[in-house]
Amino acid sequence: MLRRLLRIWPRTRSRVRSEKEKITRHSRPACGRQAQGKEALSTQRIAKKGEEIDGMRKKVTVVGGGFVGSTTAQRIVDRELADVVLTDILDGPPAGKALDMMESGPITRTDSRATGISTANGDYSATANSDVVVITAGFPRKPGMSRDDLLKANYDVVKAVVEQIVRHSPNCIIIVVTNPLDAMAQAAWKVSGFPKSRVLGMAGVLDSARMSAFVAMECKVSVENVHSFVLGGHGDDMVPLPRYSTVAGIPLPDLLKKERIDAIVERTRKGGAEIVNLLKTGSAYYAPSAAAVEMVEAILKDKKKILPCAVYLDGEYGIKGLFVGVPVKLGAKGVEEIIQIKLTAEENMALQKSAGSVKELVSVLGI
Ligand code: 2OP
Repeated sequence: MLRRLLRIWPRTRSRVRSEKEKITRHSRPACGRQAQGKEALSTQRIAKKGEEIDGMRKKVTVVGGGFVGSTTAQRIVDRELADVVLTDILDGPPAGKALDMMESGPITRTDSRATGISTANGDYSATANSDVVVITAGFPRKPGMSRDDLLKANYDVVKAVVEQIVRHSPNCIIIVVTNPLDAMAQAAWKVSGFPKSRVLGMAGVLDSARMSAFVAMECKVSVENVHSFVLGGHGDDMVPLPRYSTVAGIPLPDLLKKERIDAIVERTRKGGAEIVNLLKTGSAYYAPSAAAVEMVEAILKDKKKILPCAVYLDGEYGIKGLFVGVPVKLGAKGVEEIIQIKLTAEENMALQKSAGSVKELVSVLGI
């Protein structure tokens, strides 16, 4: 039976593939050569060569194989959202992590493929025709270091990466996770030459998730009952909005005393530093990767999901020419709408102050 199956499989598979190719949005490297006898079944080749990604599944490249990048890749693979190419400048670790993910597939029941490549030689061809590219590459924050200290070093990294991504995936949507987040998103947009709908930064989802976690702890309720809203830049002056944050639809100011809300707001603002200080080396990665993947999913599934993301503002909220976190509708086209909510004078002042901090960084970079 098995022998018979192996005999007819190459023929059947190539017929199915040619049908798929007719309706696949992007052309991907073909895998016909592998459809030969034993070689066709070698998962090791698949993981090593980065040439097997094919067919109907979406493709996501995750740039940077550190904790944030590899956890992002793992979440995408585990949820079978797309095939993933994980890149790093190191040679070996991205391939090893990708193969490890592939080997967990039979247990987690995912057919998403993971490929890991080193881009030390500048070769990004394995990332070609990605639907979404998540950029996590960059230097991490160390204890006592602000996100802004990372500015120049990470700008060089993001610039080099984006130049390659644009060459190989001219139609992709770029999600920037590298810090300082808003300035790096602006850098990626500028370097890419992409329309503003196809470049965005991650952090509003992360900051809102942190706030929701703290609210759920405080109120002793399920996180599923909590919805939080954090706008502004991903810095210490981010703007958590208690008025728009709810527990089972009830706004926070109707539920908690002001000092409890203030404590939650403060802890949210310092959420990244709290983890950095506890970890001693490196920064958070579970929540950042979960946040990035929520955005990837909204795009790949065209969910039209409203999420706070760093996007280019062109006059919205009175801010012009700057990436700042605001609620947007995320779908297959990327940022499909910027949602403008009413802010009090105080909330607006906080948003303008936060935007001012982003502007300072952007000015230092001269972009
Ligand atoms: C964080 O807030 C590292 O910015 C990241 O955890």
